[in-house]
Formats: sequence, structure tokens, C-alpha cells
Amino acid sequence: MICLVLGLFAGLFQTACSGPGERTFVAIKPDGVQRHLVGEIIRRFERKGLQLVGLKLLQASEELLREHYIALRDRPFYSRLVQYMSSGPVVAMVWQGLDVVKTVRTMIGETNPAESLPGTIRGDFCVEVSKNVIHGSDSAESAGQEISLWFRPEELICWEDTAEHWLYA
Ligand code: DAT
Ligand code: MG
Repeated sequence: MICLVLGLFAGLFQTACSGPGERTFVAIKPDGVQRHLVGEIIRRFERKGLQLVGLKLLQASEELLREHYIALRDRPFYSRLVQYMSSGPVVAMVWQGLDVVKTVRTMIGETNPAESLPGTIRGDFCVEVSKNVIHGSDSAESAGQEISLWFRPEELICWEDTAEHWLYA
């Protein structure tokens, strides 16, 4: 009974938990992890003022990755993409903030690193489209789908970000 009541309160708190803005899904790909870029990438999002609400290192299954990239299933590189993404651990994250989907995509750069400006993650750290270090959701809709594919609701932490007062009007 006590557990049920506590669970209900936790559930209420979870749904009431809504900081500013929206959420997006980000993954540091196996090449980013192998090249020790995890700290550098997280540092950029933190300094920007985005709020980290979910984070884990995992070896993603091919099944998960096939689903994650389902929209690209007819592209010739689909199998290679799934192989590469499952070739080592990835760091899966959820970030929150005002216009965070767009902001993160801007900070990541273009799909092709050669077209990514210096100062962006792909512009600074990679050269080939097939090893482009990082994934970020491309819309609020895909962010919602990807977050629920990669994270269980209880893995997303609702916490008061004291910097919020200095970031938002
Ligand atoms: P993005 O990751 O910028 O959202 P996307 O969704 O079009 O790009 O493609 C997903 C990933 O697939 C991309 O990060 C790298 C890979 N990819 C895209 N185009 C490719 C190509 N022409 N050759 C090889 N890999 C490609
Ligand atoms: Mg994409």
C-alpha cells in the first residue's frame, strides 16, 4: 500500500516535471567513444546551458539500431550503418532546453563533416559521413520516438537546474 502511494506520488512528480523547452535524443557514436570525445562533447552542451536529463553508456543491439534508423532502411548504406553503430559502446543522452532539437543540430553540424562549419562537433572532429561521431534527433517528433526507444521513463531524471534562473527570462 505504501509503495503504491509512493509510486503514485512519483508518477505525479514525473508528469509535473517540466523544465523549460523540449527534449532531444543525442548519441555519441562508437567512433566518438573510441576517440575519447565523450567529455568534450558533453562539455559543449553543458556550457551552452542545456540540461542533461538522461545518460548511459551501452552496447546497442542491431535490433535497436535497425529500429532507430528505420527511416533509412532503403538506403544502400543502411546495413553498414547498423554494423558501425553496433561495433562498440555508444553514449545515449537526453538533453532539455528551449529549442533544444534545433540547437543541438546546429551544434552538431551537417550530416557530411566536409560541409560542417568549424566550431560544430562534426566540423571539428571528423572527416567522413560514415564516421560522423554523433547523432541528434532531427525534429521534436523523432526526438519523442527516439527517447522512448532508448530510455525507460524512470531513467530520465527530473532535477531542478539552478542555472535556469540565469539562462531564461
Ligand atoms: P544525420 O545523422 O545528420 O541526421 P541522416 O539521418 O540523414 O543524417 O543519416 C543518418 C546517418 O547515416 C548519418 O549520420 C551517417 C549515415 N549516412 C547518411 N548518409 C550517408 C551516406 N551517403 N553514406 C554513408 N553513410 C551515410
Ligand atoms: Mg537523422
